[in-house]
Order: sequence, then structure tokens, then C-alpha cells
Amino acid sequence: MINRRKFIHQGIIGTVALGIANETYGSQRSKILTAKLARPIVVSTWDFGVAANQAAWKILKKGGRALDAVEAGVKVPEADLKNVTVGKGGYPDRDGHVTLDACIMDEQGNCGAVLAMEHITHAISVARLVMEKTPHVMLAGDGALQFALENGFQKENLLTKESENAWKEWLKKAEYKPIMNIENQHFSPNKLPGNQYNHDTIGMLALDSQGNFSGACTTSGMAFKMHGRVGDSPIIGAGLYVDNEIGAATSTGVGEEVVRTVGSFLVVELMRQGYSPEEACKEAVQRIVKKKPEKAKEIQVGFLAMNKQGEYGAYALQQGFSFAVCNEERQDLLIKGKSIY
Ligand code: SD4
Repeated sequence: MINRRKFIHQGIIGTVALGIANETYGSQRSKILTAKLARPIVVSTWDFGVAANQAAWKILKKGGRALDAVEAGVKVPEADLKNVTVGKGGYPDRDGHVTLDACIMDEQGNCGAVLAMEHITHAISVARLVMEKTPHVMLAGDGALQFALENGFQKENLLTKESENAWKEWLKKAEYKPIMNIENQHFSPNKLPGNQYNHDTIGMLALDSQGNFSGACTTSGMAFKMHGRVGDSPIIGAGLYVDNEIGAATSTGVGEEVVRTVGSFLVVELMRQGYSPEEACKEAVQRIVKKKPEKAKEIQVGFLAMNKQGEYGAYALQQGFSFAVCNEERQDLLIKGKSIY
């Protein structure tokens, strides 16, 4: 099996499969082109990844560094007030605090993260500073805020009127107790946690013209979470992992399940064994199903991965996951993620 995979894998080195969307959004398999355009390339989660990729592309197309590209890219949804689960405008926790999680990782294995940080829109830039200016990987809560303020970031109110109203609406029916995802059930009945009403973590992976990878992941986490709750997104190996020899992976959805399976690290290690990005993502999703078969039917988790050849792929538990791809050929690709259910 492994040998067969390796054979296939090596057979396509130097080419990249380009899904042709949006027109083939529903059937991207039907139209696949190959071209010698493996890099630079940037991919990211969900529909808003298209705009984020375009910001990253401005850097990549000039021969810029993947690290600069992913930071610039994910800053777009962080600043978008209409985006209710990344950065400013994100839904608050059950006590009304907007708390952000973010991490970044470069081609040398350097990484930085902020966890449950309040009052700073661009959590990803603080995460980068943690990576570059401190001997640590993670700063959490007040310590992360203090570090950001000491480094020139301005304290802001991240709670918009719309997010505040949504929270107050939720409070009317909420049972204020720590049952996982009860917030989602009350907020959007019959909707899956991690679905379109409660996702929007952006995970972005870029391969620059030098052949170097970086990745970034940033979120305000699950809406109306418990105060202090941290998901997978700022955890290196769970929400994001980069190994410049092999590739990179990122995740979105219910973070607890991704943390349990160290999902992004798993995806990269599977690619090391010869799995294609899509096969690796599928296997990681299947591990979640195997561990918690009943629960897996009710939640969303999606993985997105890219290997050193610039081949990309994704897989999710549920339908509805999408990812955006941007390279020389097209800067507006949006591809429907395959899913188990
Ligand atoms: C978290 N993974 O905090 C994030 C949320 C998310 O789709 O991606 N939701 O668990």
C-alpha cells in the first residue's frame, strides 16, 4: 500500500492539480488540469479564504516569503467585522468576552501562539512576535495582551453591536453550564457545531517561490464557549503544523476533537508516509470517527493540507466545508471539500 502510494506520489512531482472552481464547485473532480505551476501557492479554509489568499498572493507573486504571506492573508478576516468567528467582530464567550486564539509556524520550525487573548484584532501578528521576540511558543490571556501592548498594539473593543446582540439572544435560552457545545444547540437549533453558523477559523498554508512553507491559523473559537476555553487553533500540531521537508496542514471545526487526535501533525506525518494531502486529511478525519463514532456524526471537523510539490487536498466530517486555492493560474479558486457523511 505504502509502496503504491509512494509510486503515485513520485509520479506527479513537478505538477500540481488545479481544481477549476467556482464553476465546478459542486463537481471539482470532473475537471482537473495539470500544470507546472507548483509554486508559489497558497491555500486556506472556507469561502472567505479567497480574499485572504489574494492578500497573501500579493507577497508571494513578488517572490516574498511564505511567512509574510500567511500573516498578511489571515489579517483580512481578522479585520472583517462581518466575520463572526475570526478577530474583531467575533462572537464572544458566554460571559461576553471576545477571546482570540492564533498561531503561526515557519519553514524552520519556529512557531508562536496566543491563547484566549482579548482586545487585539490581529492576534496572528502578536503570535508572530511571540515567535520572533520571545524564547517561548505560547502566551495566554492577560500575559499575551500585556506583551502585545508592550509591543505597540492598541487595545480595542472587539465586540461589535451585532456580536453583542447575538450573544444576548443566546443568553435568553442558554443554560449557563459547561456542557460541551450546548451553546451551538441553543444558538442554532438543528445546526451542527462547526457548521456555517459557527465556523470561520482561517487556516492558511503557503509555499513560496523559494520552496519554503509557512502556515497561520486564527480564530475567536467556538461561539459562546466557556470563558478561558481554548480550542485547537493556537495549538501547534493540532490546529496547524508545518514541516518544510514534507508539507503543512491546518484544521477547522470542533477543536476538542482535533486536539485529541493532534490532527495537523498527524496529517503531515501521513504525508511523510506517502499519503497524498487528501488521503492524509481523510485518514485524520477517520481517526475522529473511530474514536467517537456517535459524536462524529454531529460535529464538523475539516483538515486542509499541502505537500512539498504544491499538491493540496482536504477532507471533512460533514458536507459544507470549502477551501480556497490561489496560484499563478487562478487567484479565486474555491473548492468544495469532500466529506465522510
Ligand atoms: C475552535 N477550531 O476553537 C476552532 C473553531 C472552528 O469551525 O474552527 N470552528 O475549536
